[in-house]
Formats: sequence, C-alpha cells, structure tokens
Amino acid sequence: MADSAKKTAEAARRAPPPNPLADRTILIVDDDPANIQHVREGLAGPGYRFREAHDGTEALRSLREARPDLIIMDVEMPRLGGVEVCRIIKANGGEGGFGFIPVILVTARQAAGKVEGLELGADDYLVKPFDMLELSARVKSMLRLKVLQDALVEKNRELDSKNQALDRANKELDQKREELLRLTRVDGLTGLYNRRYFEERLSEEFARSARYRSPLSLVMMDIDHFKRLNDTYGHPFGDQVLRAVAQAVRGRLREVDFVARYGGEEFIALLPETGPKEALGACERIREAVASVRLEYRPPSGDALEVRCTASLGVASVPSPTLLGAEDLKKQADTCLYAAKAGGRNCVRQ
Ligand code: GH3
Ligand code: MG
Ligand code: MG
Ligand code: MG
Ligand code: MG
Repeated sequence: MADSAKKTAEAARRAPPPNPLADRTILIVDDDPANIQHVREGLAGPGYRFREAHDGTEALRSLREARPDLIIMDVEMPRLGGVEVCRIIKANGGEGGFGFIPVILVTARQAAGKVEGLELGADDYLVKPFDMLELSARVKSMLRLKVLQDALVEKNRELDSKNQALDRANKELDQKREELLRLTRVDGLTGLYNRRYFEERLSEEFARSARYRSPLSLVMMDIDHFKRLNDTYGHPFGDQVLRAVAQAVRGRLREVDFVARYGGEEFIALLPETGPKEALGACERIREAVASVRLEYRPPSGDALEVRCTASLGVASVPSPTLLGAEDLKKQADTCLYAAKAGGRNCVRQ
C-alpha cells in the first residue's frame, strides 16, 4: 500500500463518528438583527447551517424553501408574531405539509406567556435574556428528536412502498391462481370446458334439479365419420374442424348452459331449467349449426375444397322415474346418441 493511502486509512479509522446533528438547518426568526447575530454566535460550534427571517411572513416563506430542521423564533415581532407563526406551522404539519419541525419560542415576556406558547404547540420556550449554553443544549436536544422523527418518517415511507410492492405481488399471484384454475377447467384445443370440470358441474346441477324438482337436460354429441375426415385431410385439419364445431355449439346455447368437450370428437352439454321438449329443439338447432359449418381445405396442390361435417346427438332429461342419478342421465343420453348413429347419423334421438 502506498504511504498516502495508508495515511488516509489511518485518518479514517481515527476520525470521530459523523455527527448526525451537523449539517442541520436552523431558521432564526427575529425582528432585531442583533438578536439573530447573538444566537448565531452562540450556536456556532457544531456546524449547523443558518437561515434568517426578520418577520413572520418571511419566516413562513423560508420554511417552504429551506425546510429547516429547527426554528428559533422571537415572540414579539410586528404584524405576524411568533405565536401566530407557530400556530400556522403546527396546523400545517403532517403528510404534504411542513412535517414535524421543532419550534423554540424566545421572548422578553415573563413566564406567563410560556404556557400559552407551549399550549399552541411550541416545543420549547426561553425567556430573554437567556443563557447561551442553555439554548445550545436545548437545540441539541430538539435536533436529536428531529433526527429520530426523520428516521421514523423515512422508515414509514420504506414500509409503505414495501407494502405497495407486496400488494402488487399478491394481486399478480391472485391473477395467476385464477388463470391456473381456469386452465384446469378448460380444454386447450377448443376453449370449451373439459370433461373433469363437466363432471363436477353435472353432480351440482343434478343435485339442484333433484332438490327443487326442476327440469335438467343432458346432450351428448359425436361428430359423424370424423376418422374419415382425419384420414382424408390430416389431423391438423381435423383439429380445425373441432374448433369450428365447438364454436357453433357454444353459439347455439344460452349463457346458463354448460358445454364441454367430453372426448376426442365428443361434446356434452347441460341445459338447466330445460325439459324434454325445449331440449329437443335446442339439439335440432345445434345439429343444424354443425351441418352449416364450412371449412376450407387447401391441399398441397390444386384448388381449395369446401369441407362440411355433421354430428349425431342424444338427449335425456330429468325428472324421470327411471333416471335416479347423474350417471343414469348420462347413460341414457349416450344410449340415445348410439340410436342416432344407428338411425343414419346427422340426427337427434331422445
Ligand atoms: P362415427 O360417425 O361412428 O362417430 O365415426 P367416427 O369416425 O367419428 O368415430 P370414431 O370414434 O371411430 O373416430 C373418432 C376419431 O376422432 C378417431 C380419432 O383419431 C379422432 N380424434 C380424437 N381426438 C382427436 C383430436 O383431438 N383431433 C383430431 N384431429 N382427431 C381426433
Ligand atoms: Mg422582537
Ligand atoms: Mg366418438
Ligand atoms: Mg364412434
Ligand atoms: Mg364420431
């Protein structure tokens, strides 16, 4: 290590700890410049910064500009007196205001004014002529409070911003949780609900229907000759058909109806508050909607083709004397779907 660097390190080790009270700004307010000078001289030691004001109005202006850490203020001044300025300062503390600024009032008046000044929020009160050593000690004591107060305010601000960050993180987590929940319920290909969630909803809806004896219908639908479609145009095109069919089905049902993709090319729907007659009508509308889907297939060479598809549907409803559980209702709809396939496809059986 070079000699000079050694010396610097040595000096740093021996230097006294930084004085937290130095560099603090003290505003001295007095209509008599000689008094200001007197106070400045008495407090010259620790390295304070000084600001001066010669009346109450100037003091308030200086307060906004210089943000002093302490105010030593004469009570008797023309126009706006020290007590009045003190009242204004203390009424404007807090967030966005001056904050906490200790005020030491100084007066030639005797002890009677002391109580009034302290009641108004002055933090200390000295009667002239005062002992300079006493003022110096009181200033130190007030500044120690101010330093503590500033640290608390800073800590609070840090806590606030940490809390805000936590709030934001929590909100993000909530959103992610919701998104995850949605993903566990939705079929990735079609955007309809998946089979697992359908089963959950089915048992809920079935229980509700049984309790209130309200009608409930269940529809099962299977695309006709889908294997052939896949084999002819390829699996990716088959996926496109599944998406289009899903949209067509969803578009034909009410908001309260619950549609899911049940398997490869099988769809299932729950129609609450819907009896056999209305359910049959809904199925016919779905069948027509699927049959009207037009997809364009672009072969590697040659002209584009228009591709259509059809679907078969089976529907069952409760209340029914033979369908006593959700499984019975599903089995019955499946039997009807089978009958629709056997009956030539592109039709509905009940
Ligand atoms: P049917 O009229 O009797 O229902 O005849 P089908 O050909 O539709 O019946 P099958 O059950 O034999 O064929 C269903 C086909 O659906 C077979 C399978 O490869 C296809 N498949 C299942 N899941 C998907 C999928 O996610 N995407 C595509 N493109 N095809 C699928
Ligand atoms: Mg005066
Ligand atoms: Mg099938
Ligand atoms: Mg089949
Ligand atoms: Mg099929």
